[in-house]
Amino acid sequence: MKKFYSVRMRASKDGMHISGAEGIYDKNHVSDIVQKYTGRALSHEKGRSDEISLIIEELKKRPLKISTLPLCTLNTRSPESVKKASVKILRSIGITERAVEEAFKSLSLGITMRGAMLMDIEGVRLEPDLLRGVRVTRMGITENADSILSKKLSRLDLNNNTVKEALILASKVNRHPMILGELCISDDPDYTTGYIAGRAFGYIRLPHIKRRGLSYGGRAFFITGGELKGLIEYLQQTPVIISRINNCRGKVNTEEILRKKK
Ligand code: PML
Repeated sequence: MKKFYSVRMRASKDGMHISGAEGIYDKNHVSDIVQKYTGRALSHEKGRSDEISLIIEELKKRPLKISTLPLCTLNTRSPESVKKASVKILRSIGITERAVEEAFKSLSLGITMRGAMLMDIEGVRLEPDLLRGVRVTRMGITENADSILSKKLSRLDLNNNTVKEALILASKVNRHPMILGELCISDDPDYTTGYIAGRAFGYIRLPHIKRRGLSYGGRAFFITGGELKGLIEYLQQTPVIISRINNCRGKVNTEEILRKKK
């Protein structure tokens, strides 16, 4: 049987997070990837890392092959319009306005958690460690799917690691039946586009989710029913690899999304 490895990198400078990357690769590609990740950490625009941690782990289970969520960008122009649209879209799949408001509030407090919050549809926090949250790991994309994704994103001028990695993570997370949807605000002070995601409507990018210069952010997963332990095990341990790419569209408005919802 072909052996797969999860390769994960985290880099910091003076104790501050600089960059992170991860993927799933077959044995022959591991050393090239280690070189690529190390190069990325040593020449990052935020500064040269002084500590790089690498984990190279042989996977005991064959990765689950999945598709990306369809991607589009909403025509939002301010944090207020982002919140309004997010409430409308997430409410249409059963997540209460209270939960969405609570998620925006908790993600804007300025305490950036390493992992994601888990929230029920009423906005009650469920993750066992409220400070660390739940970190999603062991995900990747096949070489073929990656080159298709690059082509589709290039047409939209979005072919960069930030979008690709966020789409891969959201596609893994939202594949689980207990996950209804997700809200993400980047903690990068210069990155002001976030997203909401869900199986019913895909990955919706949200320009102007926050004002420039603010370093808060993070992820909230809205969950329903089922056993929390199994969900956390899936998010952290189950290897998932993207092998098919769904459509990637440009600007859309909220009404179009609500009309097209599965
Ligand atoms: C995108 O532009 O689609 C990505 C948005 C979220 C980025 C989260 C991050 O900072 O990694």
